[in-house]
Amino acid sequence: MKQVFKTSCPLNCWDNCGFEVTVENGKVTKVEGDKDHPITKGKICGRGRMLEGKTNSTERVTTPLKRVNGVLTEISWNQALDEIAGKMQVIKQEFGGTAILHSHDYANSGLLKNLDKRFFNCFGGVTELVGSICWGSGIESQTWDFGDSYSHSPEDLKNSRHVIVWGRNVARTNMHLFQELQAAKKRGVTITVIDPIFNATAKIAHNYISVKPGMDGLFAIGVMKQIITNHQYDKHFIENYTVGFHDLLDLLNQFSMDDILIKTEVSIQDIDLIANKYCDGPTSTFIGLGMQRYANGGNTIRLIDALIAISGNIGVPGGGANFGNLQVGQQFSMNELTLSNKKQLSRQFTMMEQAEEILNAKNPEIKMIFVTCGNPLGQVPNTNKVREAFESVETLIVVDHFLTDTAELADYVLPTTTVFEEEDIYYSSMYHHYVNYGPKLVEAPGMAKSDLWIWTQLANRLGFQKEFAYNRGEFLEMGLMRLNDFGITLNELITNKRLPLPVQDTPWKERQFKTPSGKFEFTSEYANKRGMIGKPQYLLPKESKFSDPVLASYYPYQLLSIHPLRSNHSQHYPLIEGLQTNKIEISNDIALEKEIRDGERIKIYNNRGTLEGVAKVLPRAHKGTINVDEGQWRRFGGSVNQLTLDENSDNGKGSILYDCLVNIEKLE
Ligand SMILES: Nc1nc2c(c(=O)[nH]1)N[C@H]1C(S)=C(S)[C@@H](COP(=O)(O)OP(=O)(O)OC[C@H]3O[C@@H](n4cnc5c(=O)[nH]c(N)nc54)[C@H](O)[C@@H]3O)O[C@H]1N2
Ligand SMILES: Nc1nc2c(c(=O)[nH]1)N[C@H]1C(S)=C(S)[C@@H](COP(=O)(O)OP(=O)(O)OC[C@H]3O[C@@H](n4cnc5c(=O)[nH]c(N)nc54)[C@H](O)[C@@H]3O)O[C@H]1N2
Ligand code: SF4
Ligand SMILES: [Mo]
Repeated sequence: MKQVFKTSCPLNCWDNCGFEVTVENGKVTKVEGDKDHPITKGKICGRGRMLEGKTNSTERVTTPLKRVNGVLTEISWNQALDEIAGKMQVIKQEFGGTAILHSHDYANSGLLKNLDKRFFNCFGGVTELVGSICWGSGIESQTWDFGDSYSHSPEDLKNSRHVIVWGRNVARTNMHLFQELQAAKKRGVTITVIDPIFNATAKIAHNYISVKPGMDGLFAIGVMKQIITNHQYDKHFIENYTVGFHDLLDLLNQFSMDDILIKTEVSIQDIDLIANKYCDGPTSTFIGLGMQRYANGGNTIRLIDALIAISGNIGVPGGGANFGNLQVGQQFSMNELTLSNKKQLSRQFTMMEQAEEILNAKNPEIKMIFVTCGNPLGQVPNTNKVREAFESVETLIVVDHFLTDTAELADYVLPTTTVFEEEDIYYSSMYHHYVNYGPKLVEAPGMAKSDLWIWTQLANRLGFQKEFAYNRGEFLEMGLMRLNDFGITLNELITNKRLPLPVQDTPWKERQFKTPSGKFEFTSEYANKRGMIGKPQYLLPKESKFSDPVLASYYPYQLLSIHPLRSNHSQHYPLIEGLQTNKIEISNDIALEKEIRDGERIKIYNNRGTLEGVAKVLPRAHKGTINVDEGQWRRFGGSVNQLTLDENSDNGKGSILYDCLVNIEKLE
């Protein structure tokens, strides 16, 4: 029998698409877009479509595995759970719960995926990861500036006159925004892309500006100088709704335009063009995640926010500093789900520096690492160090579908369910504000069990079964509690499949910000109170010819590692043969200087690692720039993160993945 069900894409992505999934004889046979979804309107990408192949893949882990004499060997769930719970208990008694590290990321946008926190909190607390490799610097910066990170609704684009896509690879990573941009262009909206790589979004843009990687903050300073000189700034907004404008002026006065042009490698026409776009608003800015993955990444986002603010594009329809949209996730009753008050002990490592912190941990040392919804051995910076750190720990437990780089190193691998094998609701705090219902459609293969089942079984063995004595429906209702007043209940979701959350279409419309002063803060009190520099300032990236000329003489090229087109991070590589070789993309000047042609084997290297691959020349990339898409598996040539740097960004909350210098060599 063939049936079609509405559900959701669970992948960590801007779009959170509505799916229609065909099930035949207990098997998922097709994944398509749901035409009734108000935002995603029936269109989905290959990554979503391929979840069928992922679910049905014969390479899936379907039995619990334990490393015996060096080999991962099938065992029963009872043995796995008894042994893991036993080890957790012993570790807690001898060293305290913080000798266990929970390493995770956000691979699945299901609400119930947050129950991992409930589990570890009820256990009494473990060492947790804070910050985000993904977007931590930008979120923190917008928290300093606005008090939170909110975006305008996708529909608000109809009010814009201009769009600036700043460091966001929209055509590749956010396909429904790309469609909106194409439609906006037809309405006469101008589109400008600022990016060191001439990407598919740049192809549809009216204007394209190539900035030297890591130098966007200085570029924004140049644009603000021009706006101030021309008296084009929004005096009313600045006087009434901001603090610290004089500190901003002091900063702008420290730079000459000549210096800015030399360091950013843009022209004065580029600066004028952007100044004009902002002063002829409403101008909507779509800020990407790329340019905040530098040691000065937080600073970059703050300066872009400041530019958007002084030009009168905050709190107006068609404007906005669109980065994260945290108001979406804030609708759910997370505290009820995660029970953070149950935590007795806690220790925090940053996501970015987890390897270093594991290696240096004392009182207690890390005895166990529990990995869920993440593949740190490929995705966390400086993977050679991550490997060393993970190898140094007695017990590594990985819950996953596949034998990823991380799972291959594990002492226990626990096989889990995919989106189609469990009920949940899905949302993303990145773009739109619809929540999708996802029913269980098929049985999991073999012995694979949901993350929630695993937490419940372990809780039973560890003595806090009471906190897991709820079924999925009850947990979902718990998470939706605060939304009931808005008519959003589990039953309504089951009936309607998708519902809009009660968020603001035009954030900051009332000019009431969530900062300590209630105003937009050029000088952040929140930062000052935390012992950081709240005044606007300019910082350089860590690895550049300006900040470290000696390093740059050994490693002259800037290595980016952007998100792959056909895979969500590492998740689709095993399913797509064409991805199973590293492609090293180089700008034209490097190709000429090193006499490298398309298809030749080359290697890139620095003092952290080496990566081999096949050359591809990018005719219009910024000079001196190299890119290797992130996500590659060890068995197919290894992750680009062997070369990246595991440090925190300026505000302590984000990664500096793209702040990375390398050299390049032709291989025989
Ligand atoms: N296909 C696909 N889509 C995805 C994902 C995926 O893995 N694959 N992942 C999802 C996730 S988790 C995320 S976080 C988002 C990320 O979405 P995006 O932010 O769109 O993607 P990134 O790959 O992080 O890089 C964005 C852009 O930043 C540019 N960039 C790098 N450095 C600089 C700089 O210094 N200045 C400027 N102006 N630009 C710079 C890069 O050239 C790139 O075009 O995508 C989501 N969507
Ligand atoms: N060099 C470089 N590195 C990067 C980036 C970059 O741009 N450049 N981008 C960064 C960004 S933005 C992000 S968000 C991170 C992503 O980092 P990760 O989230 O670690 O990356 P994924 O490859 O998506 O790995 C997630 C793993 O979780 C598993 N998984 C999926 N669903 C479930 C589930 O329901 N339960 C469990 N237990 N497991 C599940 C998948 O099979 C997969 O193995 O990578 C970061 N790393
Ligand atoms: S990966 Fe993103 S664009 Fe693709 S189907 Fe899923 S939510 Fe949609
Ligand atoms: Mo991300």
